[in-house]
Amino acid sequence: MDILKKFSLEGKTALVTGAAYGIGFAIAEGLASAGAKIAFNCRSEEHLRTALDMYREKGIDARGFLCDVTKEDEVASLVSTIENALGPVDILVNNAGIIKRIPMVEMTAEEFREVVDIDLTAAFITSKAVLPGMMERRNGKIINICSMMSELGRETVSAYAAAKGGLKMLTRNIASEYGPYNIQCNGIGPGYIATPQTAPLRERQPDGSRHPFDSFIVAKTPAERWGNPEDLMGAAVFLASEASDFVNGHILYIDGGILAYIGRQP
Ligand code: NAP
Ligand code: GCO
Repeated sequence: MDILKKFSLEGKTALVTGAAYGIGFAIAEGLASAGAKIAFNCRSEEHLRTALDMYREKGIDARGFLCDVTKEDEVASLVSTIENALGPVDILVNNAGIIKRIPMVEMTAEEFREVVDIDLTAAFITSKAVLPGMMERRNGKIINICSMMSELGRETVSAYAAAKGGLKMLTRNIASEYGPYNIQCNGIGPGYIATPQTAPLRERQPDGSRHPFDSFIVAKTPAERWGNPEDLMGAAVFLASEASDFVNGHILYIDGGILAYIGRQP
């Protein structure tokens, strides 16, 4: 048996949402290097243009589209455009996400809803758009990008934690409801990864020293470093491929050991 063949994504089409940069871009690159055709979306025209150049530089013939994942009509037309251009979506990665770091008592309900809309409801919308085709073909992979905040709380991220905790349960529910159709829905739970989303937590202080949160995270991570988006590539290929056909409803945390660690004694 050639085990590596089971990791091949040759002939598959993948839609990675919000893959203009950061984690989505690296996951798309990983899937492409395993053979998948790549489609991605984002909201900003400028991000789309830059991303298309970045994919080209990597030798990836990715198709990029403007689409806000919270809009059902835009997502429906995105999926049908991709299906006409590249074929059915075999792999969906729900990656698009935002965070608002605001103490809960100062956060408006509108701000809370916006985070939940993008980080949770959108995964329902995009999954719903690809599931009927996957059910018909009795084949499909959905990967939801969860978070440490699917398990842990901390100050200022109430909406994000609520959304990512919900995304973990949506993952398990899709696995439960559509597993009989040979559809696998799993999550990737990244630890603290160096991307634009976390840039404010790594900003140097006026005296040139590390941001206190930066030092806190390095101390809290047995690997003693932030993750890079590339650290997530292997897991994404595994969860998108035949190698994971009996893995369903699982959240694979890729966190350098954060969730296993009680923290260093003072
Ligand atoms: P990022 O650097 O801020 O990138 C977010 C991407 O999502 C961008 O391409 C953005 O493009 C797109 N996007 C945002 N809202 C969108 C919407 N409504 N519709 C379509 N596209 C949208 O974030 P990241 O750090 O790579 O994070 C990616 C995912 O991983 C998120 O779900 C995040 O919560 C999760 N995550 C991140 C970390 C971390 O430490 N960085 C850890 C765990 C989980 P536009 O602005 O052009 O729309
Ligand atoms: C924060 C961070 C996190 C990470 C990530 C952790 O402010 O705590 O932004 O929430 O982005 O999701 O896994």
